[in-house]
Amino acid sequence: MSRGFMILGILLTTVFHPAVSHASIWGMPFPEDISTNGHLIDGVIRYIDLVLAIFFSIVVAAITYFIIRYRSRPGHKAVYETGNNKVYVIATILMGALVFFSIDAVVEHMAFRDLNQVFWNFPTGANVLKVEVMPQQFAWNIRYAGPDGNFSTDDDIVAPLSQMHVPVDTPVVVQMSAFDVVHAFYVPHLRIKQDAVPGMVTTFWFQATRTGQFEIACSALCGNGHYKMRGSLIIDTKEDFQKWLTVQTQEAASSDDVWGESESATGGVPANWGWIWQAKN
Ligand SMILES: [Cu+2]
Repeated sequence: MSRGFMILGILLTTVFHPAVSHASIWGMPFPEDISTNGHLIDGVIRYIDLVLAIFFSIVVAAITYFIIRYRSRPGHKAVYETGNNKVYVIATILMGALVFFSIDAVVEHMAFRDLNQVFWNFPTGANVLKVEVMPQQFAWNIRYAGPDGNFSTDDDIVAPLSQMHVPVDTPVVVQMSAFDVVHAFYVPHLRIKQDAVPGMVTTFWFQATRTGQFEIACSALCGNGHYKMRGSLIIDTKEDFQKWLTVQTQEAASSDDVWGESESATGGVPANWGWIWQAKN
């Protein structure tokens, strides 16, 4: 009978855990990774899942064993155990150290390695696309430098509200500052999440590996309309992106304040928002 419980406990823990440790949480798969760097984030998550699954299985198996081994039964008398002799103290310290070094220390090492080598290592060069983003309640303003390559000049290109176009297989560096309150730019498919803060420029970069349309979500609770603060990330082929940019340039040049500098359309964000690109390093 007790062996039956043991086997059941072990089965439950072993059947339960592969679901946690393979690229999914409780059977819900991660969104498709469409970036060159997303696998690094997934690697950290998978490592945490795997180690926790192993430790959790051990704890559940141990509890199951002790419950059965020391159950109440005729001829078996309980003893009072204070648990403060040397063996218990050493065992507790060892277990704490095991958890600390196998989870905290490793995750810290992985995270800083990836940040230094990749996420904080901003690409430079002529092929890099620079984009400025100014989120507001409850939309995304997206700005490109235009033909002169400089921001905060007359030929800047402002995309239609909440539409971000980028070319595939191209490094994209984004600088971001919030218009009103704290927002956060979140594209699960890119494994990118970055806060946008009023009065401060925050930066991130990514490179998309395939074309398509993906959701930009605001991941900082920013007001009543937070839930509907969605944007579209449209990843075009390089040719399609250039075509789109050309169309935007022509529209920007020919628009000449048809709608009153679009103040009403963007809810208070002036048409000439933007800042001089801030050099990194
Ligand atoms: Cu928001």
